Amino acid sequence: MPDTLSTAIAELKHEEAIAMVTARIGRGDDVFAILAACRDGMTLVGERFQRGDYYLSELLLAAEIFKQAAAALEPLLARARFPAPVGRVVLATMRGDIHDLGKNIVATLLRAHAFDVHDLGVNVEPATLVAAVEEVQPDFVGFSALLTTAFDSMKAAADLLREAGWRNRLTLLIGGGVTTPQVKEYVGADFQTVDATAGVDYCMAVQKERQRGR
Ligand code: B12
Repeated sequence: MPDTLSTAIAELKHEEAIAMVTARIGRGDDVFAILAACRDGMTLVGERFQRGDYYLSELLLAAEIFKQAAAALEPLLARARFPAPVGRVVLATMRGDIHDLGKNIVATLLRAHAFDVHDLGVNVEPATLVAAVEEVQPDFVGFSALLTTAFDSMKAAADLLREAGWRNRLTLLIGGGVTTPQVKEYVGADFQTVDATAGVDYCMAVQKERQRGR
């Protein structure tokens, strides 16, 4: 059910949406609930784009509103720090996809939970990802995807990781609006989610388990 904040984002009411975020922060609303409302707004924008009611310029404006909202929420997200097992994470949006709003949120949340995050950015070539893994030696690799066309580059990267002997030494997560359990199977990942906090919880649980086994 869209609330007023998600509706304001969907209707591209920039100032109104940011004022609502600020007011909700001021009232002490749960930061994750505010974030969820912003994401719902983006989903509505996507639906309008798909129906042909919105064009690329509207997507761009929505992205700008979301970025500003996320910037206002970031200090609160970063403060929600728990005593946590520390691990290294490499994050990327793979070749063919330039969406990064969700990835950036996951990065913020992981950092808030004391993970060392290496964010490779967007449109990342599978070979570049593998080179970064060789260098960073992460416990986790996370792919973020908003385009179905990125599934092949995620799978290519996962295959390269397996060929290089990395696959059983790290945990592979995928996330982003278009991912599903079927995509997880196709890519050969260990975990899939469309919820950044579920991804962070999963990393913490896996890392705790690893440290118990050491
Ligand atoms: C904003 C947006 C854009 C912006 C992106 C700005 C940016 N810096 O990211 C701009 C305008 C640039 C854009 C461009 C395009 N877009 Co666009 N875009 C969107 C929109 C409206 C919102 C996406 C978004 O940011 N959502 C908010 C974030 C926070 O949600 P999220 O990514 O799902 O992330 C959450 C979780 O999934 C999770 N998560 C995300 N990643 C990860 C990773 C890990 C490891 C974990 C654990 C968790 C996790 O954490 C987040 C918080 O919980 C969607 C609509 C929609 N329904 O999603 C379309 C959408 C994704 N775009 C679409 C399209 C088609 C395009 C274009 C091809 C349009 C065009 N004709 O040029 C181009 C793509 C160019 C390219 N090569 O990538 C389609 C994709 C269709 C498909 N099935 O492939 C969508 C679905 C719109 C639609 N309904 O048609 N877009």
